[in-house]
Amino acid sequence: METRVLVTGFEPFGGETVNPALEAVKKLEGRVFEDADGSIRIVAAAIPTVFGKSIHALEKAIESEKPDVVICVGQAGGRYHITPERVAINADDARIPDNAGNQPVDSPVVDGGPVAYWTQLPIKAMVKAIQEAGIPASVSNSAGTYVCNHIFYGLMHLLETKYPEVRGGFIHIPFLPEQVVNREAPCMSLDQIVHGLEISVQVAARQQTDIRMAAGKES
Ligand code: PCA
Repeated sequence: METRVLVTGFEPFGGETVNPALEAVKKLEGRVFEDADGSIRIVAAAIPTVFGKSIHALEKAIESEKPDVVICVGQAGGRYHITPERVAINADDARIPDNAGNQPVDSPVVDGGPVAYWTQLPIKAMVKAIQEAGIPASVSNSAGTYVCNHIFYGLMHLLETKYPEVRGGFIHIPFLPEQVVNREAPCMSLDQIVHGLEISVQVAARQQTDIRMAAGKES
């Protein structure tokens, strides 16, 4: 049996010329992993870094690709680790305009929607498996309030209301080395990011429930 995993990446934003998420998902497109339970196929989609439009693009990709699992990926400049996100909140609050010039402040992602949605991915099992491959990873407890949290919340709302048989969640990744050559900020090679995401896809495709592992933070 084939498990289909839709992996999405955002277009560059905020003055950057690349987005590591888009670069990584381009490399993941079409990858197939064979294991004892069958095969896992990755399908990829590029998503505009635009409030509203990003959720529509995601829904179109879900409609056409018919995935079993959806993992949206975005850049979190300043982070050191690959960070699967725990929770999406119903709040848009943009520090900078998106790629279409929108800058919502304190508006809901979905009017009347629940305050938050938990991820449906086994994020601790993912973090453990990525770490075991020698790649820095940790759980994040906030996806922010920009377009990444927006699509994460939009995804979880879609799955809750329209696609209950599909599971999904979100992963933030660091800058690429080429983005930080002239500023002091953490980065990760594209190879490591891609490998970390390959591991995430396989764990997410095969594990419905998470492991018990302390991975919290004080702040
Ligand atoms: N990162 C932004 C939006 C697009 C992306 O890759 C964020 O973290 O909200």
